[in-house]
Amino acid sequence: MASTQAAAATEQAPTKNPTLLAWVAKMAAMTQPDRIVWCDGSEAEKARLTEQAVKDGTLIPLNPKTRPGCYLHRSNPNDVARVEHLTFICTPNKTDAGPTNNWMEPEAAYTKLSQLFEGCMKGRTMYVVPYAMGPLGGASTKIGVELTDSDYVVLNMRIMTRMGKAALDMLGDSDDFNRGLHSTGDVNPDRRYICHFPQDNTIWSFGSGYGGNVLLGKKCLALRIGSYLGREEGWLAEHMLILGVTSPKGETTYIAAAFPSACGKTNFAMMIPPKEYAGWKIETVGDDIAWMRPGPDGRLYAINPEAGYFGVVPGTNYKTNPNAMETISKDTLFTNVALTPDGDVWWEGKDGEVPEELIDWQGKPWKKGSTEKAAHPNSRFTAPMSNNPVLSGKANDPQGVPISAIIFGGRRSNTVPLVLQAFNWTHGVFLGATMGSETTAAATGKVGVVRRDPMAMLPFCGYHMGDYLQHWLDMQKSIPQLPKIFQVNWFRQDKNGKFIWPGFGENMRVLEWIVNRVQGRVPTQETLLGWVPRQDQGLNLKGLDLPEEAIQEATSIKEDEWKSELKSQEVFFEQLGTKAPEALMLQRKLLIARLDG
Ligand code: SAT
Ligand code: MN
Repeated sequence: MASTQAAAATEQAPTKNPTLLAWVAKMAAMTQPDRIVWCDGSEAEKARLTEQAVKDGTLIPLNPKTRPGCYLHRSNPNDVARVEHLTFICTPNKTDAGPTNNWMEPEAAYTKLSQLFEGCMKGRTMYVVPYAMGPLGGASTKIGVELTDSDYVVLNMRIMTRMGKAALDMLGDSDDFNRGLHSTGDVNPDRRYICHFPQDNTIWSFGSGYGGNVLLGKKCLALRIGSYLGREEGWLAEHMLILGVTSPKGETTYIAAAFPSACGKTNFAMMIPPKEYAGWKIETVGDDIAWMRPGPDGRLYAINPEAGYFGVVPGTNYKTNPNAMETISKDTLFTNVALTPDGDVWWEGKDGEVPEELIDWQGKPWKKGSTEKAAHPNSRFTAPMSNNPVLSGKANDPQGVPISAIIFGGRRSNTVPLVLQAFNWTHGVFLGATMGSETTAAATGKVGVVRRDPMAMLPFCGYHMGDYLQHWLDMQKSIPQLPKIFQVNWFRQDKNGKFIWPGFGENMRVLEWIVNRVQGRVPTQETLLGWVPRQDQGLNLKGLDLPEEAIQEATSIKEDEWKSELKSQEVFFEQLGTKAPEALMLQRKLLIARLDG
């Protein structure tokens, strides 16, 4: 039996790469699919897979008049978000994974998962999906191959990555590729594991069909394995959007910004400036992941390894993100949104009237006024970045873009002011390291509790968090022209629990200040926490309908809040033990001294 699969894997293979062929044959011998299909990324293949997915009920075609080329997918209700408690870093030593990751010994993990994978593709098709993370041919670009028994995964990978023949051609005969194995299995949460083996450049994912658990190029390769490779090879793999902001004078500044999942990265990356900013332009390079390495001119260059967006749907509308609305108007896969009687999709926060009747994300009838959500709070769109009206011309540039500013932003209802600039790189790394954020529906678990989320990488760092922070500090030596570092918080609330800052397009005002600081154009005000906009030559608030007290509140620094914040930071640093970088401990002491002084 095993040899039949091995033969099948080799016979139709569009490659002679011996390492790849041997690995596919070995995985096929374990999982025992009925068929092996090598994906080429062609339109014909897309049409074939889509037709089949419609036939087997995986995809529901939407109204071709209102949503051409769009489909709805409903995942198993027990499988709607990343599962951090079932995600493992399988390094030989537990300390290498660190205290913030779940760990399994590699041999134990391979043995445990082999039992699940054994024969799991009987009666099914194994798709071989070669893909590139990053523009084809780029020096920063990495190749992965995902073996999966899910046509939904193939169709998503096709949007999210440069998938198929081109990736295989780029790989050639090299053995330098990520080995990803995925099976949806029986979608049983008790038999669900997302395991990473950084030292083998390998990912095994079993028992889920959802997003970041199964689109292995995304969080698994681009962030968890990527961060591990980045440390070895001297670069940074980060949970950051990348945007270009162009002033009316035609000067473009590139900025990378880290926010946790479901905190508005996609909205920020596609933002339309308010009318007071005529002549300003925001363009998207990436909305979720940045790979950054020093360039020959001493600046830090970033690429977006992805080719599509896997964005949160609820709350997206023509006010919050018109460019996303255009992006998802065609050729988009929707997961776990509601279906309207005329074959369109609906979600909480969509423009217009709430429909009287819908089919909800679980396929059940839903009536207006129901207390249940019609779309799942973590429902998603998968859309090609080429649909984005403000896609940067540099999004496909293998060199990437030079980064002038790095922003760290959490979702905090109090404590953290609207914007501040770090005193220097080390202080900036401290600001990133001490990020906290209120949890969202992007991962299973309680929503709305503050957790420490350094650089928005807590769920995505593929090695010891202390070593990761040290790597950030060490990068200073290899970047002669360091980006400036900033911290923002759009989510501060007033006494009634209402957001104070209007956010969305109005964030342009904060962005302009950041650009002006980077270009050395405006003076600033020093505070305990960092540099903030001055009252007189600070944020441009012209045309913003916000009372003076609200601005004060959004930008205020309250010492009592900072004292409890410091306690929570201490618990986090204690967790890192001796791996908590000395330079960050010193930053902490300085802050305490400033507060006590
Ligand atoms: O599910 S994903 O990990 O792809 C999206 C997210 O949580 O950021
Ligand atoms: Mn993300």
